[in-house]
Amino acid sequence: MIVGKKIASNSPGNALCAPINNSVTPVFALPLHVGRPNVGSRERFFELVRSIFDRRWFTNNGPLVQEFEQKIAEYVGVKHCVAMCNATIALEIAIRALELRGEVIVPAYTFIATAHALQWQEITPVFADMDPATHNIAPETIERLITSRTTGIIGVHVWGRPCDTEAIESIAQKHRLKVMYDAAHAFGCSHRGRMIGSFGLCEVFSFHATKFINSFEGGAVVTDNDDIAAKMRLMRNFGFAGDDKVIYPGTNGKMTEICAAMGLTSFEAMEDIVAANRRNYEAYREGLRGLPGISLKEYDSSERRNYQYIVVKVDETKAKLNRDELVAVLQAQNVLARKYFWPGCHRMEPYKSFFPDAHLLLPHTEKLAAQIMVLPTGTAISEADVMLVCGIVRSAVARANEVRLAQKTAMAIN
Ligand code: T4K
Repeated sequence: MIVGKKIASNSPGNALCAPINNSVTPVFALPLHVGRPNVGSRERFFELVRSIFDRRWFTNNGPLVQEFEQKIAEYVGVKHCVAMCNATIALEIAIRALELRGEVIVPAYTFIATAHALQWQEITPVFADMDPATHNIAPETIERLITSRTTGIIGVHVWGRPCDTEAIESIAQKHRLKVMYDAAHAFGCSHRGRMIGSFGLCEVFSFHATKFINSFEGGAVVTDNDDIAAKMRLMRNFGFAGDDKVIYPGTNGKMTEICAAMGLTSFEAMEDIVAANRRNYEAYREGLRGLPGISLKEYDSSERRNYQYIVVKVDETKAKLNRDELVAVLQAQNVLARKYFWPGCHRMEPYKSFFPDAHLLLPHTEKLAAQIMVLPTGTAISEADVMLVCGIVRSAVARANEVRLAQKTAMAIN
């Protein structure tokens, strides 16, 4: 279970010296990754793989894909699940099925795939600011971005925490816009007692290797809308409606049987994965408690959550270290903290060149994207690992001036 093989010396002093002296051995001998895949029962996976070989049915809507779709739809409580090769293609297909065009409003604070899925189809993503309390799109920033070209809104349930679906859908209704959600992070999460996946016209899950449950690569669109589901089934299979009969433009968005085998194995292990994630989250909460300028994004335990992301805000004014300095300390100790979703989609190409002034309308995204770091969790990380990671953060904050000076000196020398 434990990935980072620890070495004996993990004293705070050692953690702090690393930025000064690269020859010091890091706290973790092997890197601790954010997004290390959660693996269910290997036996179950190999059993399913053997059945694939026995059947010699490898892809094209095979029985395991159908079983996976049925399980996801039942779990979420929707009529249709259309499994795909990844969530980016699933987003693209869903966007086409909804007939979005012109401009679509999306949060700037999301993984680049949300914006690219639109741009790839020559639809302009228009970036809205985030609510700093939830990290999700701030509904009050949406209305001022609506123009005569706007056709829809894509909300993203960042870190598996639900968007303000009520506010988004009421704006959409008022302006006759279509709403769908990028729920890449949110499988297994609920909003007001209802599973995420059942909001808007459709929602898109990711089952990428780094996600809560995974199918190596994979994604799915879930919906209660029969027409949208039927269109998406055609689109993911080149538009074929039977042998030799193409009735729609389409692409190849199919999920393979081996991916579905992994998806089913992972789905069956879901409760164990949540338990490991939750245990680690509680350990981080304990380990980081009371540290000045370090705040862990809390999960609302009255709703279903997958606890997949450990999201920490670093307030430089109180911690006396900024996020980048802290990430450098962690990385020197082989804790590969990530800066998701810095610097925001609006500061990445091609959007940066298209809208060089976009940041002026995105003050919260600008500020928070520079303060957030994501720490390792999942079944590959033990509670003891978490305590060591928290120890590194604690020592760094306790000796902030020293760390800052050491990093500046190291930069000057290099
Ligand atoms: N919408 C949102 C909101 C998303 O976050 C994403 C994907 C999408 C849409 C699109 O979904 P997909 O089309 O991918 O289904 C990673 C993931 O590749 C990406 O799926 C995910 N979001 C994003 C948040 O994270 P990168 O560019 O950071 O990946 P990478 O290669 O740096 O890997 C992340 C970490 O995981 C590394 O530390 C290494 C570790 N890792 C990764 C893989 C693949 C492993 O330990 N084992 C592995 O097999 O995007």
